[in-house]
Amino acid sequence: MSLLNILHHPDPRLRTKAAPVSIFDNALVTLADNMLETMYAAPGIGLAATQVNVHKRLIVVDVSEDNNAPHILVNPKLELFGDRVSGDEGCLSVPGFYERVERAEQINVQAQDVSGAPLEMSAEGLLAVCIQHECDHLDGKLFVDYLSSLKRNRISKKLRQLASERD
Ligand code: K2U
Ligand code: ZN
Repeated sequence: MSLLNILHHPDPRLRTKAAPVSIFDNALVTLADNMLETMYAAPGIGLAATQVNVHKRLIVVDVSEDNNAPHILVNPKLELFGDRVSGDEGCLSVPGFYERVERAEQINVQAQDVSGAPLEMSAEGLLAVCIQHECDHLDGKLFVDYLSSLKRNRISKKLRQLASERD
């Protein structure tokens, strides 16, 4: 297993729309395992393949206390239900910033598992928020896109400054 590099906003590769997965091979299993290892090490509770510069429709999520309940969702499709709820969100690709974002309270997920078998699940609470956040990544969308342009530009400017100081 290996740790993968996480892209940081405003890297334009984070804006790529991921392609459906059609080949369910050992390479996909290895990618999912490496994404889970990278997510746990960050630490985070979700990670999309887009964030590690792999533009396939694959996300991993684990909101459990003991990091022992991973969900690997391939080609996820969401149905949104219930009220809109807002909560503070962060992102491993937008380090150091947390802002309020509205999400659907409940979701139904239709996806495939890492072997290609169909899977269906429903979620609410933090799991629902996390899955919606990760599925946004697969469409090149970041939580900063829900903010005012003033807030978004402030975050982008600060991350550009940090990146230039690093390089
Ligand atoms: O996509 C990512 O960068 C992973 C996010 C997922 C997430 C964002 C907002 C709300 C829920 C999940 C990271 O896990 S952000 C870090 C984090 C860690 C613990 C709890 C919440 C957020
Ligand atoms: Zn994120």
